[in-house]
Amino acid sequence: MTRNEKLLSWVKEWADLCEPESIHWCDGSEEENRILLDTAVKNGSAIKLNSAKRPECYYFQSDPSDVARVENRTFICSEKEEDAGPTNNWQDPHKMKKTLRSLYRGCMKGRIMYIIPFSMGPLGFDISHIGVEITDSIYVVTNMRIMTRMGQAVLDELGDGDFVPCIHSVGAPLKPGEKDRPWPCAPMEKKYITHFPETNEIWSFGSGYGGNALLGKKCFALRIASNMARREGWLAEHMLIMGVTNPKGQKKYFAAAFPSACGKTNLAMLIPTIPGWKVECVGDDIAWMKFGADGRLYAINPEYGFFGVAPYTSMETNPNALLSCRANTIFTNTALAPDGDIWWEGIGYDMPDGTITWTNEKYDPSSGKPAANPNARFTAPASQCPVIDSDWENPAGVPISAILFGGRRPNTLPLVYESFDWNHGVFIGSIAGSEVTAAAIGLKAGVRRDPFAMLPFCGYHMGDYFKHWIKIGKDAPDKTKLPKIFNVNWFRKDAEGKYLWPGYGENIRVLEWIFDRTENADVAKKTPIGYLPKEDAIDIQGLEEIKNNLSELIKVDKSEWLTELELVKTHYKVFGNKLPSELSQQLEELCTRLNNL
Ligand code: TSX
Ligand code: MN
Repeated sequence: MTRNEKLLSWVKEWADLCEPESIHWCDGSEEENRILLDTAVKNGSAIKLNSAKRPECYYFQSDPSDVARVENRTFICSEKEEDAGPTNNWQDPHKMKKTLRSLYRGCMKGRIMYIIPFSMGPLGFDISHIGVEITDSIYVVTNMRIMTRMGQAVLDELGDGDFVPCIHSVGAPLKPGEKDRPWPCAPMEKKYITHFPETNEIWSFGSGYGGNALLGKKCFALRIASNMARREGWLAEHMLIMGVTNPKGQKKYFAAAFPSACGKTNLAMLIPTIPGWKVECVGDDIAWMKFGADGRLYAINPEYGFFGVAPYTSMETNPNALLSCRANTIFTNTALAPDGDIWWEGIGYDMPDGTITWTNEKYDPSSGKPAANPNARFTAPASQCPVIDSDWENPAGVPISAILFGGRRPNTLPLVYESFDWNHGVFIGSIAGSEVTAAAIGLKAGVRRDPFAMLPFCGYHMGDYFKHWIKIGKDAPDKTKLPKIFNVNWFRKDAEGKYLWPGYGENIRVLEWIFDRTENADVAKKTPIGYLPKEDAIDIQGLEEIKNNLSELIKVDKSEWLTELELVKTHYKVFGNKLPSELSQQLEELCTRLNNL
């Protein structure tokens, strides 16, 4: 319970508007969790999985119309349109609130309103932030309990302090006696994921899925927190955090940002193939970073669990992720095996006979459709990761030695390169992106830019965001202690379209080079695009089959890069006069260096 006046009156205001049948304040206890999940099973929303195979695990199927984040229904509602920038949907905050209030009116009829107090970051520390989410979805409560520190302890910590109010409804009121659907939600045109960055508020309506509904994650820890971070001089980033230990026992931490479908979770818990090296996981999605008293940049993972893509997670690709979801995990939109276990494409073994698809039909191989939705998820406690870092809950964070950017680039970008300095590193982050197929991009196949992997998650103008990164470097307490910045590309292909680099656990060979560069080891050569590995500087012992690929993997092709520069110019035009002069200067200097090659 709480005596927080702001919280009590805020809950009353929303209860009056939404008209729920009752209000439940979540204490976060195990008993409460069990009762909620039992209720979900009884009303047909969830299935309890086979306890012998998956103890305390539950399976949900979403509505087929509600399977992913909806970027075209996601809004940044700043007072001025310019502050949201060209890469966000904007609407006037007062207008948006008016529209939404009419949708929220009576929207929880026949449902229970749950109040979820949650902390992003370890409870009770300066760097952490408290939010309270109001929701009418049991799925949201039980997922938030895995993804955040949640419950009465948060209210105790909050006292009469301030919190980020997050309001969520699936937008499907029940008439008296009406039978509920397994996954209630509103039609697409009534879905709204809205952010009010100037008042730190989140209003979400109509979707029950992932980032649309678990408001601590993308909405709070990235879109709202990126605004807080800009105002307060820190960084809220879409980055994994990993600890890397070399055979001498020296340990360093790296943060890394990649667009979707590049294997961020796989990298965060990678199992090195070179003996003596160790990788440990601090987080797989979000990093909040601030300078410490010693002048180094420190990162925390504000989350408490993993909300990972299930398909193609296997004992081959990511054993640590699979082991993280051996118990106490919620599975959404995977397939369901007849023995009460889950199954998905790429899980590493054949589909058992009698498997049920995510749309609750018997699997039909002739349909040509996968049994699991490609965006099927596991929600697993981070504490269950076999390689969770011993400092993953350290409120002081972990010191970051290197920041990695990357993407899927079949050509042009080498396996790895290092920036000349901070501003050049910001340039590299600003031009990050993945090559996608023609269908995905609308016109022709090409590079879809996703600067800092933040395009869908930056809660303000991306040009101002670049400026903020430049300023962080300029204002650093000790510039010699700034992390070094790198770009990696595991996805380079040869002329036949074959991958040149084996990836996965073998990526430790690249991490080794990065590790050594953070100690200024003499293993790099200067090129027009940055520092690249010297010949033989990437250890490929035991990987003789790709020996002949190395020169292709670490080359700089002048004509490819001149093409790239033209694409970057087009990409930069979007930001208009908000593009920092430091970045247009980086582009010019790169052009000059290439032309002198
Ligand atoms: O996650 C990936 N990583 C990072 C791992 C720590 N993936 C999967 C991306 C989709 C989520 C990769 N895919 C990686 C990678 O490093 N590399 C590739 C491309 C690739 C795929 C298959 C092979 C090689 C490279 N197979 C063979 O070499 C046999
Ligand atoms: Mn993410």
